[in-house]
Amino acid sequence: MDKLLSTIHLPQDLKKLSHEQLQQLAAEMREAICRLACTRTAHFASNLGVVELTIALHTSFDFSRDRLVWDTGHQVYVHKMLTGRYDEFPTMRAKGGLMGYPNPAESDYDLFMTGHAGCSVATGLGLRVGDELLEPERPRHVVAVIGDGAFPSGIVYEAMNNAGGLKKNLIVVLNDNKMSICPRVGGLAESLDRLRMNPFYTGLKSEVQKILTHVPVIGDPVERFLSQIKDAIKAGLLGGMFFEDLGFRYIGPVDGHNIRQMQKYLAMVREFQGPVLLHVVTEKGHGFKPAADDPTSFHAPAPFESSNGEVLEFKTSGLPSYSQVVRDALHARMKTNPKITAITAAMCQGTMFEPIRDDFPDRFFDVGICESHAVAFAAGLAKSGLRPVVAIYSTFMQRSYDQIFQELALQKLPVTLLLDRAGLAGPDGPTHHGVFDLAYLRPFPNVVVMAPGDAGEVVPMLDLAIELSCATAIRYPKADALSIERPVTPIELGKAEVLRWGRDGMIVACGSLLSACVEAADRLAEEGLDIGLINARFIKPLDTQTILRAVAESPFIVTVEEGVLAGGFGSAVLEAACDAHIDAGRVLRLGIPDQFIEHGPRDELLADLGLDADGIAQACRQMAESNAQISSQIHAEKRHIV
Ligand SMILES: Cc1ncc(C[n+]2csc(CCOP(=O)(O)OP(=O)(O)O)c2C)c(N)n1
Repeated sequence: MDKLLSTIHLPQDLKKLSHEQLQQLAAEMREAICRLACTRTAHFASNLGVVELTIALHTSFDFSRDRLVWDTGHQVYVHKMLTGRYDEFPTMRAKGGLMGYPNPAESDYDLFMTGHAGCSVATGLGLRVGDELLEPERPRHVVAVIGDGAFPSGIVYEAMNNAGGLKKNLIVVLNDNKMSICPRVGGLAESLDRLRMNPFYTGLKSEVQKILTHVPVIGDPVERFLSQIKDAIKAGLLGGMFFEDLGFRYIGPVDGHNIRQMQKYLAMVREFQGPVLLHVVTEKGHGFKPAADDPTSFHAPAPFESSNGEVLEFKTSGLPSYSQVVRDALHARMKTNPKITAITAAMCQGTMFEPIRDDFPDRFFDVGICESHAVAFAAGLAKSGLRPVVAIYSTFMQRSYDQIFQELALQKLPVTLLLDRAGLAGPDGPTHHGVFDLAYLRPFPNVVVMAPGDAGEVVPMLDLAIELSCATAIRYPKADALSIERPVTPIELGKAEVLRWGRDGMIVACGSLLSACVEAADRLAEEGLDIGLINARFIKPLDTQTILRAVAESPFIVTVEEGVLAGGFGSAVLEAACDAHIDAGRVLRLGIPDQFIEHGPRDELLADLGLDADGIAQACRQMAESNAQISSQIHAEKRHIV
């Protein structure tokens, strides 16, 4: 099962293996990835696709000294296995186990903790320049590996343009599997398709055969290759001019499942002067047929049962998620309102927008991993009179910060932002937790921010957002959408919902944790503590009338949010109390402290942070106890004075 794999403790160990053994190792690693994916959600198809590429990289460079930067970082499982982490591999993405992305705390072979796409070329260039300045006499090779899905990110071109100008030695390996999570989109995708048709790769054209047979087999391989390229350009066979215009030498396409061929090409590009782009063609899901046939579903599938290379069953909760409820609401509104357009940034599958894509092909736009463009594009649509709805995960919306400021808020344009995965994103960890959005959206004028407390609030919030004449953000968690039974009160701009007033204290819940707050209040009621509950609904504008009444009149207030405390919902309550000259000394804020939160199941992470029903109830008990102590102290002092 892992005969060879268990002998690999560091990449140097690969040197002992023959080519056949490397192929055997590739098979063993694929098995390990399959075993993992059967137990928990993991980036499956992407990792199956880069097995040979990763082996070729680690056998062609010495990354204990050379630099390897993985773009996005979801495809590093093989790299982790080869860099001393095979024994821990079964812990991948489990709490306390290996992170599903590069993590410098785990290994020196991981240079940056990443999870957001598009930065590898920029950081690779920075490394190259930094290394050269600090140790000019001992240059290191720098390799950035980037997928064709991440490749259209704007920052890649900023970096390529810079690298082309600086003429630094930088190797960019473009891993082209024709897929982002869904099939890749856009003009660049078409250009890559044309390059893949290059006869050098397909081996179809007789001219290529002729050129190849004329290349002498003796002599320096780089010179041989260059003469090959020159002849090919003359014969009009090479594409890649776009990259050449940016100052990169384009080489490829190369078969990314052929270790030997890749080693040969990597050895060549290693010797080049100046930036070079090596176009490697792989198959996403390679080696496991169901994943190769349907790489979208197997990008990060729910754990599945498998036998003989077949998938028997996926293990899912079966309950509708917030993403699904939001999608259904939008889908229904798009049927009746032809002005609504839907935009996603390469996350059609994650946001569950496939039915919208299929039913409204002319009003649905997947712009690729280009979140800042998505928001600016939506601003243009809104200016022209449409009602765009942009669905982007909270964490990735960070990429659009300036467009939210300039293109939306400053222009007061009616664009709805759907912030999916707002809160703790679970096993993806710190790169993906969507915990900053309240803090980053609150400062902007002309932006309304709301958070449904349960499934029933999604439709009226979306309706309100589409009606409003300014930008609106709706944040919702990566969680099942529960329904909390209570009399329905309509959603009104800037109005909170009071579920009940409490004699002993009040909880003010912000969105996703409302059900945990209900449970906490119910438990406390059984213990004889009468704790009220407000569902804030709006973070901006805040219902100061209701919430400040609670602050002023209640023995204590506990605010609860699945977001950072710094600048978040609780901060908004404190600011409002301060502005109204109300003593906020009895306000306790529960939320994410000033630290990055590790990966793990969302409910466990919430419990660790005291953000489950237990933790919220305990916080209320403590507030009530300290209240009781203070009042008995005051009582005692009064007696003393008398
Ligand atoms: C800024 C940003 N937006 C969206 C994502 C979500 N995402 C993770 S992997 C991925 C697809 C990446 O495609 P590609 O780079 O081609 O890698 P592949 O999985 O196909 O190997 C996307 C959209 C992300 N990680 N970062």
